[in-house]
Amino acid sequence: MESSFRVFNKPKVELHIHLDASIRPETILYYARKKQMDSHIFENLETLLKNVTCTKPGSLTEFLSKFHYYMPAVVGDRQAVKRIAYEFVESKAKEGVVYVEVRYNPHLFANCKVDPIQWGQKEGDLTPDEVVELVNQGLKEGERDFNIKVKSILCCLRHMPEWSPEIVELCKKYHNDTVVAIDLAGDEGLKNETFPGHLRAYEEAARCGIHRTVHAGEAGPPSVVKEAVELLKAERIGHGYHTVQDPVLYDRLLKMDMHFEMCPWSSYITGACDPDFTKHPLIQLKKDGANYSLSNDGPLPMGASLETDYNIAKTHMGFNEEDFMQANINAARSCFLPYKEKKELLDLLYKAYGMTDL
Ligand code: FR3
Ligand code: ZN
Repeated sequence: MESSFRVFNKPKVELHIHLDASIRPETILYYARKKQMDSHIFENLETLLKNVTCTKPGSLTEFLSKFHYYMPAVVGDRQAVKRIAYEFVESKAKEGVVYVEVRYNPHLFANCKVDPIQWGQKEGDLTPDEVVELVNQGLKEGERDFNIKVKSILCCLRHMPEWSPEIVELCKKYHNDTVVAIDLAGDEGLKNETFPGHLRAYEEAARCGIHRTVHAGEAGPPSVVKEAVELLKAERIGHGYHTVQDPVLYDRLLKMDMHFEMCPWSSYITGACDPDFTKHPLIQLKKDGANYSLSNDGPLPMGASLETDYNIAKTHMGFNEEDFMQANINAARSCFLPYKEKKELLDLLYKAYGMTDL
């Protein structure tokens, strides 16, 4: 497929992107109108984008307020959930992504069997289980129509340990029916009484061969990364920027070949890192030959696409074509596909990158 990507117009692999942060604004408007929501923000694309997109570093509260604006338009609507997943795949294919692992928390799209019901919704009849089924349908139809490979990751949320037992059960029920892993997202600053619920879910995931990634060291300190690796048995770290502040831990993770899912633009918008990209920890990871990849995290609230992340890496972090190829090979070798499919993906990249003679 012809890709619109300019900075690195070769096949790409993306491991860290949230479905609920990748909804097309047109789709939000469509369902807001269908639900007859009369907020002024749904008047047109311009007012919607002005309200749901961050333009400069802000607080977590501000970031979450974006979800509060647009999620009510789509929650509980079966057609919307499936369409969001399908359109996500189409968008990724257009960017030249050949394999993507997309993550989300199913409870955030449900309005039944979810306590408390999110985004101020009334009770309906869409359960988290059916959300996963609908996302799977949308992803699989997208895979077929747009010639790209897609898997999914189900997110636990740090402030909702009560949901984590069901998340891991859904991972088991839909294992390899697009779902390949469990994730933990949300506020890393939360006190530890929420932790045991997530720990049990991760132990069950490990026991059942469900892969594990954890958002850690994004806004939080290196100790959260340590906990993710040692207790949650994380195989990959989401963001992990602050790992470098603990040289002993960082060195250990380098030696373990731990994978870091890096999202440069996101780290700017969330204020996780210094706004000066030339001071970004990704530069040190590249210098140290760490196992990292490049992802977007969520184009809607972040107000930028994967191409922005690649542009930042090129313009401010000294990335050349070879560095981009290496980042994508890292992503492929650290992805959660079964061995044979991983090998096929790696072969596809080697071929596209002209590395077949090596
Ligand atoms: C997280 N989400 C979507 N995008 C992100 C991101 O960090 N880019 C979802 C999961 O897919 C969770 C959103 C969310 C809901 C409730 C509380 C939260 C929260 C607290 C995200 C912190 C962060
Ligand atoms: Zn994330």
